[in-house]
Amino acid sequence: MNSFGENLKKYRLALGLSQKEFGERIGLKQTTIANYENNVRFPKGDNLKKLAFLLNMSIDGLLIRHELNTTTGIDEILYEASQRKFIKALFDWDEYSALEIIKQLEKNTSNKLFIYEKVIRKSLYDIGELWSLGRLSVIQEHYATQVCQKAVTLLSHAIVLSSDGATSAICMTVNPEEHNLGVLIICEALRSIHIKAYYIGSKVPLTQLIDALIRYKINYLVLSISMKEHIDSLTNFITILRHERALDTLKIIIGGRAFDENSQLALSCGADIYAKDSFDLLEQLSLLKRSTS
Ligand code: B12
Repeated sequence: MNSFGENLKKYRLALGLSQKEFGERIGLKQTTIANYENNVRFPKGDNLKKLAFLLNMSIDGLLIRHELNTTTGIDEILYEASQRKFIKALFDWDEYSALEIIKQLEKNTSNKLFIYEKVIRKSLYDIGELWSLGRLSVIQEHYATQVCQKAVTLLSHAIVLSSDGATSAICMTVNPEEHNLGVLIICEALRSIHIKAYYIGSKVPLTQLIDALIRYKINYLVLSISMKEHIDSLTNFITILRHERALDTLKIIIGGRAFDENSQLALSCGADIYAKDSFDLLEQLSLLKRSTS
């Protein structure tokens, strides 16, 4: 087996980074990286765990002597490396390894939203890019997408739907939008802050939705669209809901890739809140909570 130093060097070179650049990204000096690579110093604590995972080595193999200051930015490298491994597993039709990577990450990170945003979402965007360049078949794209969906679901067990949550939400896409993984992630993000959030996917009949919103006294309707072509449908949809007097207190939250290039457009659709991703949404909701309490 290669030594820790050799593995670290191999990994750094694979990323195309100098010792200085690699060190900067994990909050360490170039000399420290040089010392690691020469097996003069060794990491410990959380950093040891993360580096072990990053380098595909067991902690036992790394558990040796010497001190290391705490690092910043190491998570970034961890996500980047995991995302590369994850997407490779998807391209290799290796669902087992892909899901293992997610499980390992879950053990090594405190905030699951990073896994959604930096690994799963990033992989889906890369897949879309390759597909649009004709470098990925539709079959490959569909397979990779369903594994990503499993990965999202796999993580959701850790976020328990709190039965006593005072606030509730229904999360879905607006017809004819079929891209629904983004709003599934948003649903999980809401559950992580104890909002009772229900994901109902796509192609939802409007009258049944209105019934459910009223019957279950839902506080937030969370809508997503990915394609700009669907913005008019979203606006019409919101207009219809706004005419329902029984839904006067319903807050409508929107988001999705359709607004990436023009977030101003989102505000003209008639929604109460627009957010660009799960972090942005949680931040806005927390500001809102603070301002109303
Ligand atoms: C997987 C996929 C599909 C799957 C969807 C499966 C599913 N269950 O979702 C299928 C095969 C069904 C599909 C179909 C189509 N697709 Co498609 N698809 C994708 C792909 C590869 C990934 C989408 C995805 O899951 N992204 C990952 C999620 C997590 O990201 P996200 O949706 O952006 O969500 C994040 C944020 O935007 C935000 N967010 C999202 N919603 C909300 C909501 C709220 C309230 C908030 C606060 C935030 C928020 O937070 C999320 C988490 O970070 C994209 C590539 C891409 N770049 O996205 C193409 C892509 C979106 N598809 C595209 C196209 C063209 C199509 C089709 C027209 C193809 C066809 N000819 O049939 C159809 C259209 C179907 C339809 N009517 O909607 C184009 C869209 C181009 C455009 N016009 O905008 C893309 C960009 C591919 C490309 N590069 O050209 N697709």
